[in-house]
Amino acid sequence: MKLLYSPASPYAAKVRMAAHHAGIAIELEKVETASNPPELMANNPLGKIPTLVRQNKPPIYDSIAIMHHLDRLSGGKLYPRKDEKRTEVEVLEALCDGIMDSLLAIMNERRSRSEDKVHQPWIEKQWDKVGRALDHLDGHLPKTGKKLHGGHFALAAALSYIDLRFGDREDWRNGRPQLAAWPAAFTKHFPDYPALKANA
Ligand SMILES: N[C@@H](CCC(=O)N[C@@H](CS)C(=O)NCC(=O)O)C(=O)O
Repeated sequence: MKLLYSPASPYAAKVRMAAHHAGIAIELEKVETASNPPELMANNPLGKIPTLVRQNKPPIYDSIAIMHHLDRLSGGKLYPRKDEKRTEVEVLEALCDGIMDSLLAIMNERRSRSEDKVHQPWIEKQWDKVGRALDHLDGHLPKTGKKLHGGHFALAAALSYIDLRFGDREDWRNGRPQLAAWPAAFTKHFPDYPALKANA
């Protein structure tokens, strides 16, 4: 299996951490989505990463479908078995993916328009979503021990992406003491976080 990815992609970071945790070896291939690379376009009509390419089997996207595939491959190492617990983890992942979606929307707005055309109210609306989600997380962190799951990896990926892209102007730690302390607790149980988080 080969993962088309970029080191900065938070969705890909979530998948890379999860695969590592589940003990699933995946070959990595860096792609630049902006240049519509043929291999990516041939495997994912949306041209998005992460995309998991398999031998003689259809490719898998998006990151959530890849996570559930890895969970099945690993015999359930990424999501709880019990319905209610599993739903809780899936909703946590959805919330953290939603943070990534809003941050990506801000990046895309800034990248695709000249400064005078950037629609600031749209950017503010995205920051409001991110702020509310982070406030919620500060009060509703997942129990973080030996047993890690997809929600932990989504949270770790989202926080690392804020630091990577907005670290100079947005400190998500301010006023959120529980959340601020979480990466250290997570790293205790997942020491490869610094190597696998979203990075340049
Ligand atoms: N919902 C998708 C989002 C994937 C996504 O938007 N990835 C970004 C990179 S972080 C991308 O491929 N952007 C290129 C594009 O949209 O053309 C997932 O969970 O995998």
